[in-house]
Amino acid sequence: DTETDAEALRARALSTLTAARDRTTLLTSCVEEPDLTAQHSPLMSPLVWDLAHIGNQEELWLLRTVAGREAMRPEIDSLYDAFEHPRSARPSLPLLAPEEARGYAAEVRGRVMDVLESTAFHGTRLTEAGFAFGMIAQHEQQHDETMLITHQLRTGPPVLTAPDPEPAPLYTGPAEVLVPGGPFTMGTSDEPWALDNEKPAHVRDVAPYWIDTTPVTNGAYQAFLADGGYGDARWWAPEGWAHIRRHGIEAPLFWRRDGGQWLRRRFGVTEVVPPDEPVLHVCWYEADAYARWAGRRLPTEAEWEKAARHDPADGRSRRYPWGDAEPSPCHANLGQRHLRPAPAGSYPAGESPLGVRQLIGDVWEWTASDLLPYPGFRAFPYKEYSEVFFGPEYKVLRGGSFAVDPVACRGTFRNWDYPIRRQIFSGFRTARSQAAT
Ligand code: AVJ
Ligand code: FE
Repeated sequence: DTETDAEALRARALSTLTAARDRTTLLTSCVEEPDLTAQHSPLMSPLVWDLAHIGNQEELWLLRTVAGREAMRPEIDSLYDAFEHPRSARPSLPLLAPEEARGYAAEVRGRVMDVLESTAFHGTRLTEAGFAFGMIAQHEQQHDETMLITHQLRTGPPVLTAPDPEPAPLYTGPAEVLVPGGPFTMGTSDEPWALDNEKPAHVRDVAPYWIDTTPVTNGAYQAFLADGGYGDARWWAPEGWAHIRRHGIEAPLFWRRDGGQWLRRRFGVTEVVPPDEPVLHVCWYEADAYARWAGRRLPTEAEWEKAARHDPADGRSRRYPWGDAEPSPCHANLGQRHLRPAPAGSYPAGESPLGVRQLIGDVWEWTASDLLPYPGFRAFPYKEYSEVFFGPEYKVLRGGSFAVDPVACRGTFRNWDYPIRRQIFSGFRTARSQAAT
């Protein structure tokens, strides 16, 4: 009944907020103070900015908006407003020092614990089913992924470790499957913690198409490199070609040629690029060029979601490829359990009804689509989460990476970035339209 549902969601709010803070603590306590305030890349904020921004957003939404409390430190708000200062300018702001930032975030969290107990999980749109608490847990986890990207960009000896994924039996299934054409339900109207851009559920018709059963591997991508793919304008969108020429891009980010092989740097360790692992740290232009070289194309966002959610047996859209159950470690590589994607073809228990694997977890997958609102979209609770990004400047990524927590990952979850970005944990799979008969 509704009471029990509300109590289950309250328990989930508590455990997801706690898990997010544990991860934030891990990511900000494994380096010394200078590494928290340093600019490791102009693309990223200093780690200490993310830390205080996490606390500031939590204060803004849970203490001030939900609970109606006064601002704790109104003078710091503008420092942590993501729209006021570009990332590259943040190191020179008068930011809270690491100890102050930790103290501030902890104090906010302490007060939030009381608010969580005393807030009804119904009555307003913001508190319905604990949405605001789920939104803030997702926000913190998204910044934890951002901080993990900063760790990957940081030079110096490794500070993070995690076990490798279980060795997977070699995948011997088909390379692609046919997704039947016809309507399916895209987006959601009943996922309690879905963010505004995932809503509402609506019917989309797609023509039949073939889609890769696994993400494109380093081995396959290396064949593109070996074939001179980065030197052949035929494969590249014109802006992509201009971009890689201007910046001398010849391989995925963090790769380095060493005699006859490719090496890569991964969280402070240099290793031979593993051929069976999904390719990582490519931009949209690189994914698009590879697909064209392979005689294929990137899937549209609707094609990606249909492959991930549509059950041809009953016509329903599932929450995840494997069904409606929350992700577990046998379904997908999520939550920074590992510091790398698992070999292509891993997680048979996580495959979709049509046999598509690793749609969730491992690598964010570039799609062909621009970030646009669904029909009936309403910005909620703030325009700056998605609405201000709608348009042709951003490409959609789907499915989440090994660095995404399950609370911020579902078959409907949408991510986006500029098509030149590749410091993110991005890879892709390819598709093709069914040949007309
Ligand atoms: C949805 C990942 C593009 O990190 O810029 C964090 C998420 N929004 N704080 C981002 C977000 C506000 C956002 N992305
Ligand atoms: Fe943010």
